[in-house]
Parts: sequence; structure tokens; C-alpha cells
Amino acid sequence: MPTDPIKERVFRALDTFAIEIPSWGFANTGTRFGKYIQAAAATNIEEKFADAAEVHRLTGVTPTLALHVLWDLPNGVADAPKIQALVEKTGIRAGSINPNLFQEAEYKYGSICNPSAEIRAKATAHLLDSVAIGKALGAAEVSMWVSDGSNYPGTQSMRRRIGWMKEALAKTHAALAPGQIMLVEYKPFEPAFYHTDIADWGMALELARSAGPQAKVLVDTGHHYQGTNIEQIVAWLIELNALGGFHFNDRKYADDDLTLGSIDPYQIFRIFHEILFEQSKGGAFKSPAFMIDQSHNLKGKVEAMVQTVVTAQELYAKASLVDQDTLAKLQDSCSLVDAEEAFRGAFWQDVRPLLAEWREARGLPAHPLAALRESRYVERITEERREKNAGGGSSYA
Ligand code: AOS
Ligand code: ZN
Ligand code: ZN
Ligand code: ZN
Repeated sequence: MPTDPIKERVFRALDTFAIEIPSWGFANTGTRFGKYIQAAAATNIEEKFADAAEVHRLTGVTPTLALHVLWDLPNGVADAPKIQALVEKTGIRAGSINPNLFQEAEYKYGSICNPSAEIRAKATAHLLDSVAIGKALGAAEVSMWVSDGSNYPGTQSMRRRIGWMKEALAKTHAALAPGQIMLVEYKPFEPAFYHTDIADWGMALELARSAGPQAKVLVDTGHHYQGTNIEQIVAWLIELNALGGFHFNDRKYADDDLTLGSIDPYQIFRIFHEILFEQSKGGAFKSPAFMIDQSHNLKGKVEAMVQTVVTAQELYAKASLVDQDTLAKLQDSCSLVDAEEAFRGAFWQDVRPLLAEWREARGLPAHPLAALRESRYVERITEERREKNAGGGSSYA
């Protein structure tokens, strides 16, 4: 049987591709103006695991669920056995553990960067508890988004807060199990609107480095100013062995948390290209954690999650079509138009038929969204959860 090199390349890429889905993607969310209640939204952790299992059944590439400590394990590490039971029941493993340093009123002026030593200690204890949860569940990453910052110039000492942050991160790092990774996420603004304590990848990188070797940077694609060359940041982080993972989503204006690839699919393709370029060199590169961080306020949640996963696979498959050797030669000879054509030519390929073939070869539904509709899963959970959501649903479930 003649082998098809294109198909082989795409299949090889797809076989190693997995993406983590967030528990908060199944719960009721909204905007700062109000919450949009969906009858089918998950109202508790059992339902979140059930939704995750359905997405995994349909796509085969979402074996882990990111957990949010405050929302999913309100009693901290004491809730780990309950989660473990759900892992066993559904076959979905615990993914990244996300501490919550932003919701409690006490954190109004900051958590680990708060001028109050007492509040800093409380926030640090929460980070240590998150590490303990990760250990109990065998979760690979503790994923930290620190929302600390200030709204007005002169109201906080940026310098002293750097010191407090370093102290808390070092303590957290010291508690990690071997192999456990601490991810440091950055974001330029929101909820703070003058200064954010970890505002960009340079700050995140320096903080990760000062915390220790198991700390890496997390790139959320929605956390950059307009026009930022995100793939260049990714290239640098790979170069520095500091890329820990991604929070994928898309945006038009700020941290919009829209469906990956809905606004600018070429950008995700370019990011994947940097990963695949490094992989093609055949070294010891450990692929970063691919995670989804989206809030579907208007779309149906399970449907949107399946659509996201499928889109991520399509863009990854497209990026795998870039012929690295050919591209390198064209770059060396500065054949600009041909190099660009070799690059964007891969982007313009329709890989959907190949994806359907790959899925069938792996015993998965060829068309996950159609299979979701046929299963009537959404109709079923809508009926089951309607009552529970009628009163407004619990916040973030
Ligand atoms: C917030 O903007 C960050 O993207 C967080 O990573 C994320 O949305 C959050 O951790 C969910 O709480
Ligand atoms: Zn994020
Ligand atoms: Zn965000
Ligand atoms: Zn985001």
C-alpha cells in the first residue's frame, strides 16, 4: 500500500495532541454586568466531570480537567478523595490545579502582594494547599494566575510587592513534589487597571526563575496588548526552556475568552508552528501543557467546548503540514515569497477530511459536533439540570 507522507505527518501530530478543558467552562458565567444562566450548565463538580467525559468521548483528546480550588474543592485538600472518586468513575484525570487568589474580599488590595503580612500568609497557605491537592491527585501542574495589582499611581509600592511575590512563590516552589510544575501566568490588566504585579512574560519569567527550576511561564493568548507578537514570545520561552503551558482562547479587544481561532486562527497556527519547529529538531523538548481557558456565555457550553477542541486539532494539523526542511532552505536563501507561501500554504489546506479519517481510524466519531447532537446529551442535561439552574444557579458552581 503506498504511504501518503502528508497523511502520515498529520496522523503523527494528532496522535500526540491532547488539550485540557477547564471545569469552569461548564458552569454558569457572565460578564461584570450580569450572569447568563443556561439550563444545561453544570451545577456541581459531578456534572462538570460528566460534561468533560462527554467531550472526551466525542473527541478522544481531552483526558484531563483543570480544577479550580475554590469552586471545585471548597474544603481544599480535604475534598481530594471526592475528586479521586470522580476520576475513577469517569476516567477523566485531574488536570492543572488553579488556586483562587482573586475572589475573596480580603484580597481587594492583593493576595501574595498585599501589604498585610497576615493576608499574604493566608494567600500563601492557599497556594500550599493547592500544591497538596496536586500531590494527592497526581496532577502535573499548579497553575497560578495572580490578579494582584493597583488602580492608581502611588497607591502601592511596586518594588516592595515584587519582594513579597518572590517570597510566596519561593515557598510554594519549595513544597512541590518532584516533577510537579508551577505555572506562572501573566496579564497586563484587569481586574487591576493601573499596575498588575505580573503584567507580562518578562516579569513572569523572572519570577519563575527566582522561584526555582520547576516553575515555568504560562501564556494565555488573551493576555497581551493588541498587536503583540505572541509566537515570538513563545519562541523565546522555548529557547529559554521556560515555556510551561498555554491557556488558549481568542480575543478581539482584551481578555475576551472567546472560542480559540474564532477571530484569528492564523495566530494559533503560528504558535503551534513554533512548538512543532522545536519538536522537529528531535531533542528532549517536553511539549507544554495545552489548556483551554474560555468562558462561553452565549454558546451552549458542551457544544462550544467540542467546537474548540476540534478547532485546536485542525490548527495543529495545519501547522504540522509545514515542511520544516523546505522552509529552512527558503529562509536561508531569503526567498521571501516562496517561504511565506510554504508557510501560509499549510494554513490554507483543508485538513478536515484527514481529521475525520484519523478519528475513524482511532474509533472516534468522525464528526464530533454532529455526534454530540445525535447523542442528545445536551437535551438530557438540560432536563436534568433545569430546576437546579432556575434560581440563578450557584456562582461558578
Ligand atoms: C484570568 O484572566 C486568567 O486567564 C485565569 O487563568 C483564568 O481565567 C482563571 O484562572 C479561571 O479562574
Ligand atoms: Zn488564563
Ligand atoms: Zn484571562
Ligand atoms: Zn483569557
